[in-house]
Amino acid sequence: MDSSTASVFSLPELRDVFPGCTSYEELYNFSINETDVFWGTLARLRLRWSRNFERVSDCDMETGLFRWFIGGQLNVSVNCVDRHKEKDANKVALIWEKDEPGQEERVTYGELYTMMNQIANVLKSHGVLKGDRVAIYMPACPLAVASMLACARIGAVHSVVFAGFSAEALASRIIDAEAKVVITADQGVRGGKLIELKKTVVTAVTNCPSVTAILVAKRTGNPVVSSQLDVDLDEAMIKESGECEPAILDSEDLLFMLYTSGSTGNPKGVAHTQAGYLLYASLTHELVFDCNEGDIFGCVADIGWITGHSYVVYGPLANGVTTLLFESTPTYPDPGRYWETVQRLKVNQFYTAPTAIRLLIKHGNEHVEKYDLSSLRTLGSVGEPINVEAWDWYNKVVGKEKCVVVDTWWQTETGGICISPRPSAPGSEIRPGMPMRPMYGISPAILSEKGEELHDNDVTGALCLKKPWPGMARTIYGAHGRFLETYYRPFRGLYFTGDGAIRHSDGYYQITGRMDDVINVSGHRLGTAEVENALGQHPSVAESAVVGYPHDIKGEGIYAYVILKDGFVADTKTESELRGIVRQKIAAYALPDVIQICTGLPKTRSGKIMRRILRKVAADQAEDLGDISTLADPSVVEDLIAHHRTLV
Ligand code: 6R9
Repeated sequence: MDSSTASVFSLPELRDVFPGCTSYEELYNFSINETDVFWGTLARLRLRWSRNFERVSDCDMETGLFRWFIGGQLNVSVNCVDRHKEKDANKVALIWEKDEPGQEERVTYGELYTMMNQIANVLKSHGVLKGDRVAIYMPACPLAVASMLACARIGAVHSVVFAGFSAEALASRIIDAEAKVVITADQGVRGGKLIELKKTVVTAVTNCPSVTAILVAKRTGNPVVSSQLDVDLDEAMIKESGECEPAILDSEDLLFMLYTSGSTGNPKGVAHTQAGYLLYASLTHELVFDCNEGDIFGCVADIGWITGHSYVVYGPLANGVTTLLFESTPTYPDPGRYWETVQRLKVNQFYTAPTAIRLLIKHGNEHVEKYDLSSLRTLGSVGEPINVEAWDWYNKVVGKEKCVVVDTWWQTETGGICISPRPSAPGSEIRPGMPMRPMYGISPAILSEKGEELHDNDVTGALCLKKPWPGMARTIYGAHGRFLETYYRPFRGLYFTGDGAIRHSDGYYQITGRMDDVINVSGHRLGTAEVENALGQHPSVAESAVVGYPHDIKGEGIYAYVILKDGFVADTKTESELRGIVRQKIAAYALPDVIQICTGLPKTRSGKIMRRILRKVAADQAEDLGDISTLADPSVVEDLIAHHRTLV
């Protein structure tokens, strides 16, 4: 059965699909009250099924068991590639915007089909079976996308690891997933610099007995370290057929896992399944960004994060549009890079993070104003709260006040955008600096500290989602108990996001930031415990505590308080070694901005670190410490303040 001809439709057409609903509000209410009719109808219309589903959903927010489109069978790669190739094999699927401007390469749906199938056959020839895990350690490039789809083709589960992670961080993710194969490139190229991808993989896999092959794509062709597990991916692909029968998968088979930081030291493999994830990514992609047939969609996130999964790869390809793969940085070769790219490629929707916007503001408007940005219709922001100044600049200087600006709130765990100004009736109000309105099917709730839902407007508290939606994560790979503890136990029967939010008097939502020990550095999630664990592995460190503090470009900076063991001295060498160990254990983005060597940490009598105090000192707000009488030794605080270091 194939109803995929109706796969792409715009907002007015949704009213034809749900004829009783004539306004956004009515459709939203319908999606909440008639959840199964809403999602079932869309799943039938938007996806190509091999076997129709029998039941739309079976979800339990108490026990954390979620199933969508039960009994249905499909293949995600067929939905993202085959059906568009059948319509027009010459349509451009990917534009690879390589590090050097003006060297873009285009890949049609027909070419992507062949690449994906060849890689799928290579994977099969290395014994990868349905359900096996494959780690992908590559920057944004066509082979990375084709590798993700190749996994989907044969029912393998991909785990894309951000290509900036260290060998140790990569190894821990490979080990946790027990990945059979790693796909990488010889080197990466970013901002004119080479990144030693292959070398990192070879170091990582020495500790990963599950890995039986490393597939290496050629990016630079420079000689790199080799290992006995190496397979030249380009050569292996040529030998394989460009046809690979798609595996028929159940809706709830795993599609991918993606590691993200939580409040404990070990990143967790958030797991998403086939049909629900794809439907949610594709619907939100179309409706939030108003992205339609013929558009060129430009999300500049790396594929190593969820934004890259949902809005570089799966959403746009499910919708059959052209998607940008951006290999470079916002400032290479100069701070006009994004806008030169938009002009040259005629990008219609542009999606980035507030940290990049703030960085570009500092470089001045002239880098934007010299380009013709008239192709742009929608400007998106994601990853962290967007401050009003950054929002205004994006709207005025980039969008010339003619674009719809969407601040989109969502998470690795939600699979796709959950709160954003669109969809809503065309022309309806958009306020700077907040994501405002829930997506269809999403019902936010604000909970008090006591765990009570605050029903009024003008309230602040913990942001929860009350109803299941198809794109929600199903588990943490290998740790369902942790999944339940983290998301479904803090407020029973609800999904707890970890974020705080305000519901304003008019009902609009604004996100205030994380409520747990996760900090948001340039839109990247980082557990403070991860940094503490890394610091703790330096021989000089007795104890450390890491907090975030306001940083005008990164959103949050990383402030590390470190107590040294007796006999070690606080000098610049120790400091640089401490930074080195964080780079070695995690990644460059996790490097502390400030390291304050101290003699004690503020602890309660039961030994719990009062992070609230550390945050205040780091933020230079020591005058406002609140009650410190429960501290075991209040004099510690004076020492911290006296030695507080402000960043230049
Ligand atoms: C998509 C993504 C999720 C965390 C989330 C929140 C923060 C994301 C935001 C936002 C305010 C927005 N966040 N979008 N905060 N406004 N528009 O970023 O996923 O990497 O899992 O991070 O990012 O704190 O909980 P992920």
